[in-house]
Amino acid sequence: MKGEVDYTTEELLGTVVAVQANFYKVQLVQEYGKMREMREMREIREMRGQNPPHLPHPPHPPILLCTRRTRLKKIGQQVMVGDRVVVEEPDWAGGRGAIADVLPRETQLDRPPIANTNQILLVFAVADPPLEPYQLSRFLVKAESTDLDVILYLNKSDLVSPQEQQQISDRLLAWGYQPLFISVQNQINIDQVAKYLNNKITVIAGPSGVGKSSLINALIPNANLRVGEVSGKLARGRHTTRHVELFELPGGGLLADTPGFNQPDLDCAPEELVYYFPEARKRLVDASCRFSDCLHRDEPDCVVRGDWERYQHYLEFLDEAIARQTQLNQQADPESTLKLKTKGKGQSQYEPKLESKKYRRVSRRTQLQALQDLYKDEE
Ligand SMILES: Nc1nc2c(ncn2[C@@H]2O[C@H](COP(=O)(O)OP(=O)(O)OP(=O)(O)O)[C@@H](O)[C@H]2O)c(=O)[nH]1
Ligand SMILES: [Mg+2]
Ligand SMILES: [Zn+2]
Repeated sequence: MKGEVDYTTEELLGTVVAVQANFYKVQLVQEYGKMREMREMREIREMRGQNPPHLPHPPHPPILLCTRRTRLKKIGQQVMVGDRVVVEEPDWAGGRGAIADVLPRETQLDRPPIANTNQILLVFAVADPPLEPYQLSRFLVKAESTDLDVILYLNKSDLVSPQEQQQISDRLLAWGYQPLFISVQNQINIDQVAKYLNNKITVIAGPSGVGKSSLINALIPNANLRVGEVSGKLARGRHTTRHVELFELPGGGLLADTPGFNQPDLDCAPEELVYYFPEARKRLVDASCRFSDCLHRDEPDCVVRGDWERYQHYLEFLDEAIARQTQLNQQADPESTLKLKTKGKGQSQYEPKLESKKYRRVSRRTQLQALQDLYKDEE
């Protein structure tokens, strides 16, 4: 048998790109070394004297429709979009396989369920729908409250003059951002976008109608996402995008479209809020406020309070955060905790995971919650 592939022990690594009922669409890793987990997996198996995972041979389809092994079901191991998985017993002719193992997650969102996201790409339009600074600010703060990298793209640059672009750019620079102006329609800076997404799992977010699905279609011609018209007098989009699927980028990397919505909920702790404003964060690098628990309102010797454009947003979001905290404290009786736990079906199963060792940082839980809420499809 030497030199021949033993198909009964053949194992492959891949990423779950979609979940449909009890089937998982798994995009197989095509090249050794492309994925850190692939190397780790090989080392572990070599140490145990087991066969290293194989790579599919070139004529094989890169995507297999997989079931989940009974063993995983028994131990309650969920499989979600974005998971890195070990696939056994590939049936190349039928395009089928079975998921035998799930590698540890680096991040996990429950709404929508996506694991291992690296960065969040915020898309806004410069016009149609109009760029609303307050709304942009909310999205930015929400995105900052995750520990994912935040990239800001401004689409539909074809609709405004270079002078207007410069004004927007100057303004956002003062906020601590350098947006990239793009136009899906006129193919402006789409190559740049592709470069930023290489070999990462990226989630696109932004209000409805700004061109998120259009951008994905431009980057991945065979994604074929539905693109909606900006509807009615309000120039709001129609929430065309409904489910989560990761699409493979031609240059490597995966991209998820998410439903657009118009106002994300802010739910961070009042004392954390200031760190989600880069321009305020900067002020706290070189100096500190007199009080370590300063909320930067009217406390004496505060280095944050001052003449910066979004300070008003800060104060407003702070009020919201305080009101929210007060409300949560009032609800903090054992009965309401119980109710929370038995809400929605899958959620209770994910809960222990969020508290496991993988999520070492205390703030991780808050961060994940923040990102999850970012994708809540508010009508
Ligand atoms: N002028 C102009 N229009 C664009 C551009 N990109 C997209 N559009 C149009 O904007 C509209 C909305 O695009 P979508 O891609 O559906 O927007 P979306 O962000 O996915 O919207 P939701 O799925 O509702 O969140 C469509 O009519 C697109 O043709 C662009 O660069 N310039
Ligand atoms: Mg869309
Ligand atoms: Zn202060």
